[in-house]
Amino acid sequence: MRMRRMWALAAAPLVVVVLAAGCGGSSSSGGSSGSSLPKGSGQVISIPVSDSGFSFTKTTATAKAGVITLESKNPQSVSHDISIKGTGVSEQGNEVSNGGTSTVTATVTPGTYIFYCSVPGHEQAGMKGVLTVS
Ligand SMILES: [Cu+2]
Repeated sequence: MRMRRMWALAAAPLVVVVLAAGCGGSSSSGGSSGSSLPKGSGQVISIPVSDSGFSFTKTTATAKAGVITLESKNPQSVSHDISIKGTGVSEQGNEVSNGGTSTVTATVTPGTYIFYCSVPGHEQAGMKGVLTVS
């Protein structure tokens, strides 16, 4: 009985470490631009957060199919991020504030996507727009 408890306690932090390592590994590989990526990849679409209020400075954006990175500079003291969803894609960027830049990378195909802030309540408050991919 005593041994079992010891194992449970020892295993818990190990799981956390493994999960953290796996997460970091996948995000760093997704961020690098390898030569195997299709032509037209590496597009960066800038969608800054407005100076105040729950909105981005644009409500529409366009991109070509392939790997895209949305980046959003946030001048506010309120934390925001840039995220994308639609057509099988659901990726969330890092939360930033005070001039930080949030980025999110996704592989998209022609169609319509939503870019938004994933902080609870912010999308509903107006932090969203339409990304059209051709
Ligand atoms: Cu937000």
